[in-house]
Amino acid sequence: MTNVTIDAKPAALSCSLQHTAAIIIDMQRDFVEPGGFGETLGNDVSLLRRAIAPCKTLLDGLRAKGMLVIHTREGHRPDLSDAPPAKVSRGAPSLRIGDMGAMGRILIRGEPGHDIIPELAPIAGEPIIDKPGKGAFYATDLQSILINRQIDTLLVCGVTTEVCVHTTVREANDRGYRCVVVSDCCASYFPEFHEVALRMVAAQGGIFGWVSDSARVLEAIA
Ligand code: TIU
Repeated sequence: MTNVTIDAKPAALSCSLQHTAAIIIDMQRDFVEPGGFGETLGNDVSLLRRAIAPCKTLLDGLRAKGMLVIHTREGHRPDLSDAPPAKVSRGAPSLRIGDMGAMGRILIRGEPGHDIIPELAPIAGEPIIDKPGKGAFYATDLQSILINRQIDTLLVCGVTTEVCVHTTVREANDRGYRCVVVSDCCASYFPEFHEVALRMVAAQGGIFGWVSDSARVLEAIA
């Protein structure tokens, strides 16, 4: 058992590498590249790309240590049978979920836009969780995988900080997992939301988690 201590807010956190996994939330072309779901919602997707290089560096370090890395993708069945009408019909996007866009049908499993970006592509043995919601636990087998691998601590990365990262951290916290949000490995279309979302996690003594960054995590596991 290798125990390490990660420098984090609101306090340092001790964890075992064998019982810690990274979860990389929704680093998909649909959110990070032009022509996908994020852009149809009116967002500047370039704001999310700042998380790519830190995620890649962190992944390299975690993989070198043999740590578990889990990837998620937000998306729906081609027939939209798992897409709530309230989600599909919401707002006034330029294209709706299921419509044909520049990277195939928006937010649909199997389409090019649904793929994880090549820079952060999963490697053999890394689970991919296809999730219909914002949280990675809702309607997925993530918790079974974590239980079977005896994971108690999650290093949470990905996009967007205040939407799918936050929802997943809240779900994980309620299920008893300790979550460390890796700040520079997350990003938002709204930089101010990113900052406040991180503060919300660590406030009140770490009301639903910890916040650290990739350099501190890599230093801890070195
Ligand atoms: N729109 C937005 O900020 N996020 C999402 O719709 N999904 C995720 O955060 N992955």
